[in-house]
Amino acid sequence: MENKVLYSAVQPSGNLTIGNYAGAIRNWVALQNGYDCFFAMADMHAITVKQEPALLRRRTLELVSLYLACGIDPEKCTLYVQSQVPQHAELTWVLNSIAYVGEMERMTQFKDKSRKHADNINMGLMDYPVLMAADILLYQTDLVPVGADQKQHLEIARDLASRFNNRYGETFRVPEPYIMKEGAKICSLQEPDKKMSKSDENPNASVFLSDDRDTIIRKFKRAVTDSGNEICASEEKKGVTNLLTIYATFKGCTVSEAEKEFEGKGYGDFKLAVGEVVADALAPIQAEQQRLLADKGYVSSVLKAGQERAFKAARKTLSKVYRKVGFYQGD
Ligand code: ATP
Ligand code: LTN
Repeated sequence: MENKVLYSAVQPSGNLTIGNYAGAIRNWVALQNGYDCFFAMADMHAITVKQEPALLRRRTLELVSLYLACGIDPEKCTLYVQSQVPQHAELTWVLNSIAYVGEMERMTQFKDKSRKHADNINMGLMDYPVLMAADILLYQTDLVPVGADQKQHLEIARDLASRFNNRYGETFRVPEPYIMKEGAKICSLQEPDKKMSKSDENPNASVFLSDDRDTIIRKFKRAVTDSGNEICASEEKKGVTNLLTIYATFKGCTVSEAEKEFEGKGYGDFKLAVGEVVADALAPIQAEQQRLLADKGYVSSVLKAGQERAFKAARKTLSKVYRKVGFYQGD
């Protein structure tokens, strides 16, 4: 029997945070054995907000190196750059014709990003979920591991797949989301009711995978905690809960085990311990990423092989789509 297909992507739009690691990359490493995996650098999504071209290109390579350093195996997974597979843009156009403006306007991320980039509310920003649906549907994906913030976009992908299948006949597999529980959402260290984001303006709010040990420990020291002095997870204690989640994620234990470990301890010791666990976990990944970044030939060979595999799979789905919608494809 054929393996099931797993698809995910990250935008090369900034330095990755421990949120991206916990909510995305870490899960991919664990899942790569049981599935045919496709992992994309979503550079076409990235340009929906302003990017510095040279930086975008560099970050794309940094991102691939990071995936590899985290343990993504290019023999098992197809690692590729989204813009190198033209079918993503082509399928987006077809799906645009069955996607409604109203449903795009309702997307939380669109509303958030419109507020944040009020001077640049472009069509791409609004069309972002349709491009994401095209990514997923091109590979006849079964499972999409993402952080909780992407759940709404996944619903759109499912809706568009079913809508297309109903209108034109069975074409796409309808994908399932895979949302990890522990560590699914890591919040900002400064405003723990917001998710940690790589584009946060406050550098102390996010811990980047590229931060050195001292920086990591300093950021955790400055993390906002709550009133009181008990170290336990609860709705009222968002700051402490977030730190416990981070600790549990990087230590490989549960939140309640972490709570027990810190029973009776003060906030100071607690924050230091969280910082140390994170710094220890990141050190070997950082060293391996640096080694890979220096080996340009290897990284580009991984991407070339990935592009070829992705292109083949995508072409197959797209030609089926073009046939179904009635596009002339030659005699
Ligand atoms: P941006 O700030 O540019 O919007 P982002 O930090 O939200 O970016 P994305 O590139 O949008 O990151 O997301 C990549 C993956 O990481 C997605 O699967 C997303 O759900 C996950 N992710 C991002 N931030 C977090 C977080 N704080 N906690 C858990 N998962 C996250
Ligand atoms: N929008 C996603 C990145 C992304 C993605 C995808 C995730 C682009 N295409 C397809 C899963 C499947 C985000 O994390 N911000």
